[in-house]
Parts: sequence; structure tokens; C-alpha cells
Amino acid sequence: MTALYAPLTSPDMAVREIIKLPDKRLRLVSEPVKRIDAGIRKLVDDMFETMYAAPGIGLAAIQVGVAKRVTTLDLSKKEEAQEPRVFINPEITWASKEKAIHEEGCLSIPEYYEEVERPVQVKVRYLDLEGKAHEIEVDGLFATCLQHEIDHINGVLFIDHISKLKRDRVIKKFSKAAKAAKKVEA
Ligand code: K1U
Ligand code: ZN
Repeated sequence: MTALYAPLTSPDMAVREIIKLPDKRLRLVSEPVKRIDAGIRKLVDDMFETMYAAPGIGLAAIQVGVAKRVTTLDLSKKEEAQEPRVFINPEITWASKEKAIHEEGCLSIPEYYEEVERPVQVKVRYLDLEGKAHEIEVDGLFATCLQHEIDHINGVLFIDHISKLKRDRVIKKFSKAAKAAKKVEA
């Protein structure tokens, strides 16, 4: 199974701003990580800090405005020890024909939840923070969340998997809120 990431906190870690719908950066296709350097390690630290503060169970780098193919995940329950996981350049190498419906949320579309149909199981190839390659087969919430994050890396949002009517409605609502917030700022 996936090697867990450590350390969990350090004084240098920072909560970054999570960009929200309709921010166009959410539609960017993120660039592969070529070298895992101090900048990537700092990004990952900050992504964990941001994800835990939100709180969320996953986060893609583009959600903090960085178009790099990096995602963090922690599916542990409140009462359990944290299980931070990092996926660099993750790729789905296989998806089951069998599909399942799960309710999804998104930190970039706060307080909006919808049922989404996705493959039950996927195989995902990725690099860890040491640059070591792994391939894992996951199902359940792990598979749902990892597919959601890989979608982010490709500029896809979970609302792209729901009806056009519902999608248009939520985009309109968030666009209106963003306009109103801009007016207050001005
Ligand atoms: O990528 C994101 O926007 C994070 C998102 C991940 C996700 C959730 C559910 C299904 C698929 C992908 C979230 O973390 S939304 C918040 C959330 O689900 C949650 C927050 C606190 C405790 C438990 C769940
Ligand atoms: Zn999301």
C-alpha cells in the first residue's frame, strides 16, 4: 500500500488560499513535475496544511493556484491517526467497467454536494516525494477521491460529471457570488 508522508506539521507550513469556481485557473491542465526539489516539498507541506485547515480529504495543487501535477489525500477518520498521502504525476492506468455512485464535494465549490458516477476501482501510477514510482489499485472512497483529484489536475471538475442543468445552475450561483464580492472590494 502507499507509503505515508511525514512530517505532519512544521512552523514553516502555510495555509494557502483555495481558489473557487468560476476561477479560470481551475480549467488549466497542470504540468508534470520534472524534478522533486525544495519548491515541490514546500508546496506539498502547504497543501497538507491547507487541506487539513479546510477541512478536506483531498487537494490538487491547482486548487492553490499551482498548475503542477501534485495531489494530497488523507482519508483517515477524525478519531484515527492521520494518513497523509502524496501523489506526484498520478495517472490512471486501468479503470473497472463496474461503476458506483458516491456523493462528492469540492473545496473549490464550497457547500455544494452531488452524486457522481465513476469506476469502482482504478489502478494509479505515481511518484512519491522521493521520486520512487508506485502503482496501486484502489476502490471505494480512495478510488473516488483519487479520480476527483486527477480530474482537477486535468482541468476537470466534479460538476462536469452531473447534468448540464445542475452544472449551469451551480456555475451561475458561484459567478453571481464572485461578482458581488468584487463589488464589495471595489
Ligand atoms: O479536491 C477537493 O476539492 C477536496 C474534496 C475531495 C473529495 C471529497 C469527496 C468526494 C470526492 C473528493 C473534499 O475534501 S470536499 C470535503 C469533504 O469531503 C470532507 C471534509 C471533511 C471531512 C470529510 C469530508
Ligand atoms: Zn475538488
